[in-house]
Amino acid sequence: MAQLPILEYPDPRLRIRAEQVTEFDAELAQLVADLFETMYEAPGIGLAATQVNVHRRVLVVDVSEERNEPICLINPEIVHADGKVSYEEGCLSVPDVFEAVERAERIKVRACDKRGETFELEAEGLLAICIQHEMDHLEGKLFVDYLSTLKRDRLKKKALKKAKRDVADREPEASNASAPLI
Ligand code: GNR
Ligand code: NI
Repeated sequence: MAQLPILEYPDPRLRIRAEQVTEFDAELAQLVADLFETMYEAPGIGLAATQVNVHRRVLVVDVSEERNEPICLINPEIVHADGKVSYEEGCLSVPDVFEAVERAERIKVRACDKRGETFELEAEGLLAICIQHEMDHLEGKLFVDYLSTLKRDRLKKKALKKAKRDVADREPEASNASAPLI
C-alpha cells in the first residue's frame, strides 16, 4: 500500500481524459488499494485516479461517518439521473475552496468492480454528488469549471501564486537563479 501525491489545480494533468480499464489484474488491485489509502489519509470522501496522475477510469468513494463503506467504481457510466441539488463542494485538488455546484439528485451508475464484474448502484444525497464529482475528474473536469469566469479566474491566480510558493519552498536556490548575486 502507498499514499500517493495528489495533483493540484491548475496542474494541466488534471485535464487529461482517463482511459477505459481493460485488464482487471494485480496492478489494478494495487491502484485501488492505493487510492483508498490516499483518500482516507487525506482525508476525503472520494478520489479519482486522475488526481494521482493515473489516467484510467477508476474512482473510490466513502461518504459514511464511520469511514467503513468503501466503494470502488471502474469504467463507471450514469445510466439514469433525475432531480437537481446544489451543494457546497470541495476538492482535494483545489484546496481550501468551497463553492455551490448543481448536480443530479439521484443517479443509477453501472460500473465494474476490481475483478471486472459489472454491477449497478443507485445513489442519492452526498453519495450521488460525490460520484458525479469523481466521474468529472475522469473527464478532466473540475468543480471550479461550473463557477463564473470571474470566480474561476480569481481562484486560478491564487492557486498559481501558491504553486510558485510551493516550488520556491522546495527548491530555494533554483527559484533564486535569476536573482542578482550581489
Ligand atoms: O473530500 C471531498 N469532499 C467533497 C465535498 C463535496 C463534494 C465533493 C467532494 S469530493 C472531495 C474529494 C475529492 O476531491 N474528490 O475528487
Ligand atoms: Ni475532487
